[in-house]
Amino acid sequence: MLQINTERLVASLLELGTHGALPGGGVNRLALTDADRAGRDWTVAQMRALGMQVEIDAIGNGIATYAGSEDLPPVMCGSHIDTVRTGGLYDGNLGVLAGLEVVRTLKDAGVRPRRPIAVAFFTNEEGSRFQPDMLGSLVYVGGLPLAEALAAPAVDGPLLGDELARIGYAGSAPVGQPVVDSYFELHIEQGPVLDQQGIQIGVVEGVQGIYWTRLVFTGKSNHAGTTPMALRADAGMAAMRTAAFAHQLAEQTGGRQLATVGSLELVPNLVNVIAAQARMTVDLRNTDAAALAQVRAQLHAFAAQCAQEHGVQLEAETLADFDPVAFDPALVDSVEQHARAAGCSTLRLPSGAGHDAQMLARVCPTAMIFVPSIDGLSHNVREYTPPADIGRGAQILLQVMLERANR
Ligand code: HGY
Ligand code: MN
Ligand code: MN
Ligand code: MN
Repeated sequence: MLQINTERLVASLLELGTHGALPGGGVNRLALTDADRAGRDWTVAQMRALGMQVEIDAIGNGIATYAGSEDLPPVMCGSHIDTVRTGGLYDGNLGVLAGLEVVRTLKDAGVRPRRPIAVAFFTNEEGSRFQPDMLGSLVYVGGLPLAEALAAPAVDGPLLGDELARIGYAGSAPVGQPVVDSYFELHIEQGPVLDQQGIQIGVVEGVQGIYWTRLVFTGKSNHAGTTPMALRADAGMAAMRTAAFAHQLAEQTGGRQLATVGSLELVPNLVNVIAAQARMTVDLRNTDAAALAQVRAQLHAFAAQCAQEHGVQLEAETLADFDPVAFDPALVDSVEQHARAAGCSTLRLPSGAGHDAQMLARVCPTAMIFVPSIDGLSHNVREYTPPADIGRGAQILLQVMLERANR
């Protein structure tokens, strides 16, 4: 049985991590920034050094292909190399670099599978700078028109299409109708389940539903010391009461309901000025689509009522809206069988985080492999997965892809 080279893979993760490295550890490679360009350039150079044919498509996705003995639709793996602002070495990067390690292992052994092997990095998976998240893979599968994606504004201003051109990744390869046999994504769990239970391989059955909304409350700034409570149009209070409601709603709903207010900006954000405006985001998730829909409706109803009580305007914008996704049962079984045959402990679970795999699942049989995140940490500079776990995950990726590519 071919064996991947764990040391080589870990070394490549550390090397990619030097692009956008944060002082003291961690990585900041927000999508389409100069740091992301550096990470992309490095990754494309690795792909080319492996003799892979590299295509950059119209939304900046990078797709590298290692030819098979027959010209058939490829077995693809991949993920993303953009990170959040306080990112780690492994989120996304592992899926792309493990794919390159699979190709290195095949090449070193002179193995040419029947089907080509493709390795992809997708643009703006994180959704931190541009929304929605998984934007590049969503366009790749035809789930979002290219023109709409290129017009997406960054939270810091520029349009996505302009940033793609600025960093030299406005490719020409078409998007929207991919021809892919199957897709596998190796990813860190980014949660505490595997680490807490001492499980080595997560057999991912699907991804939970994700809903993001931006709420902008607009009131009237006024003096904190002279304005009676009844005469205020306090945007800040309306926003913060809504944030508290979101938290309470998740607790009341229970099950796997999650609610996160990750960003909340007050204007003018001064101690003695009633906020004229409050801009906040709410991230709601649940494996249960009906419960998620109900929570979403309750949140918006409360926000509207709150705006009225405070005499402020409310604008709501949907930033992401993805139903729960189930992966291909036969491929999920294959991940589980190979992991168990390799002597790994396994657990079936849904993914809490969004992934490019949930978009590829719209067009081809898809499965994911999880490896543990120590202390469940991710989107945090202290994100960590030990080399032994990285090696196990990459070895399973090699085996399930090779089996699929030769069938
Ligand atoms: O938000 C997510 O789940 C993903 O990391 N973009
Ligand atoms: Mn990720
Ligand atoms: Mn992430
Ligand atoms: Mn993700």
